[in-house]
Amino acid sequence: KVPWFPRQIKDLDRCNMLITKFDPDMDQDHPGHSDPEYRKRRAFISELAFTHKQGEPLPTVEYTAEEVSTWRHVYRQLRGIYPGLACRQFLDGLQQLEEEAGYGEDRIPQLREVSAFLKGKTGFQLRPVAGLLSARDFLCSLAFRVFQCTQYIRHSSAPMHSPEPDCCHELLGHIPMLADKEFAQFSQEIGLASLGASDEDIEKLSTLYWFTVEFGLCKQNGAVKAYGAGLLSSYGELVYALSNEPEYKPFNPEEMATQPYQDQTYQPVYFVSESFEDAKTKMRRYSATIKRPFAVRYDPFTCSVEVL
Ligand code: H2B
Ligand code: FE
Repeated sequence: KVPWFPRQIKDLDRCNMLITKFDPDMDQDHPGHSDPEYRKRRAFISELAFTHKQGEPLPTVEYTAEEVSTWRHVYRQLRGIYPGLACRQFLDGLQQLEEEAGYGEDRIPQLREVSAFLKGKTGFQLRPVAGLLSARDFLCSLAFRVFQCTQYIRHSSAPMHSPEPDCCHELLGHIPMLADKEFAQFSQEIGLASLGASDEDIEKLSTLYWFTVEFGLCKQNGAVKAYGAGLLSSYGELVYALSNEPEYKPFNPEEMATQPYQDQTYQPVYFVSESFEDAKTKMRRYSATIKRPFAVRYDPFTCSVEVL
């Protein structure tokens, strides 16, 4: 039996299953666990995401001085090391965001303006989400060029680390890459491959996503650079990933799909692709091996998925 999957962009309103293992209410080790003010703030921002419906204007959040100060700290630290460590596509995207979408260290960009910017670049749009989503619900939205984005910020006591995605991770790690046409295509194709896939295949696709979109490295002009959002939003891991400590392996979807990964600490191994072109080709070849009794095609005119 084929698991249910969204056919129309509106169906994404049903794709909101949260994984609570890293959230401040459930996780004793979360830096905000013993801060009632922080948890109250999180509940308020979560509510904005829970009540959002596809097509409605994206909620705006008036960030407090403390939140902006956390953002400033993260932005400054990371911005300083990007030029030497981030891939070209990321640097281009970030520069455009600084020029056209209000990116900078003095304010936290609003999802609404960032979504409008992305729509013009690659057709991607944002949707607010209250926390870590299930892999299935997260991946299926990519099929519609929708990126589910958290809107809260990490706790001020730990600006350099967050156990769960937060707006620093999304806005700094993911968004600049999603402004690149080829990367946007790559992301959507993972999403399309996930529609109606078995739990086992979702697990593999999610692991592939982990080693590419979150922690991927690529070669550029003979040097290794970062394009993964988990790296580009973590000062410590970005520096570590491009040092000579971790092991590098060549891009190989079959191997990546079953490689164990770390969600508590730095990765012991990273996969390095020759280029995005190469990654896309190999990924397509891998997706074609996923068994489904149907094929899917995205119709951009109606924002819906055709099942063939
Ligand atoms: N949920 C949210 N909100 N942001 C993510 O970046 C994210 C997610 N990544 N759920 C997913 C899981 C990823 O780790 C893969 C697909 O499991
Ligand atoms: Fe992410």
